[in-house]
Amino acid sequence: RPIGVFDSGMGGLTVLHELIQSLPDERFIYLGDTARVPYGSRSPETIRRYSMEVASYLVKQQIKYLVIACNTSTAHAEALLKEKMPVPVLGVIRPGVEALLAAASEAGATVGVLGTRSTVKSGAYERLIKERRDDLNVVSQACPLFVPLVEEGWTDNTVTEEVIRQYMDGLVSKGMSAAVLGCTHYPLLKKAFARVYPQLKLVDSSVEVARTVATELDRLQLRRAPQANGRSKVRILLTDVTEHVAFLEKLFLGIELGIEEVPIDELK
Ligand code: DGN
Repeated sequence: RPIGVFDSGMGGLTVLHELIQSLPDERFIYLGDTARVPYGSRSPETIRRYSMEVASYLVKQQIKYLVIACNTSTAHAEALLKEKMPVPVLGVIRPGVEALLAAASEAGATVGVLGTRSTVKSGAYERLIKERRDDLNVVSQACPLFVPLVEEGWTDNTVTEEVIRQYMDGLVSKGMSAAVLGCTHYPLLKKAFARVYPQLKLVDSSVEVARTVATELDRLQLRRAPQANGRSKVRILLTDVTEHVAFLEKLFLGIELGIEEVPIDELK
């Protein structure tokens, strides 16, 4: 049975990319709700309803494990999906926090949380960080302009660097030494960040998510036996296929695989 992975759109392909690298024998089915993206500016109730619909569709495809590859959906719907879905569920926030804590080992450090408006407003990252380490000082910043910049392919230019400065200068002047990239799109800005703030440690939760899924599959004895050709089989489903999706697939996943469309009515 495959591992189900979902996101509000195509940014979750950064998580799928890491999963494919770490678990080459597994099968994956990815569902991006491109007809209703972005979730990041919607209300918590709507995000929960959309997430339930997408997760239920994947469960009908006989998945054995579900990864919520979207920070916004994890922030608002992880607890609900864990309760309602008949398969184990992992959101991206907890693994991201683990990696952030490892990067900010010194006591009293100031750590940052960067995400969509909705993720930051939920306080999900702060709560978990504080639960684990109450000596850390947490600062958060919603960075809504990063998503359209990345989707335009402007990952590496001076306009993007200036936007990074506008969002980050305040946090860096408060002494932030490490930050979690709490949105699927932000790992693509790592190079631009490094040019503006060479000392800042950035945590990419997708790497940590892949590591956690591997450990969990072993613990639950759900790992697929090694395959002769050692290559994972991947299906990518989207609720709306436009001309731009091939560009985004290349950008986030690094390769172009076939894309299938699922009419949104099939999710309801
Ligand atoms: N995938 C979303 C997230 O990680 O928060 C970002 C895209 C969006 O909904 N704006």
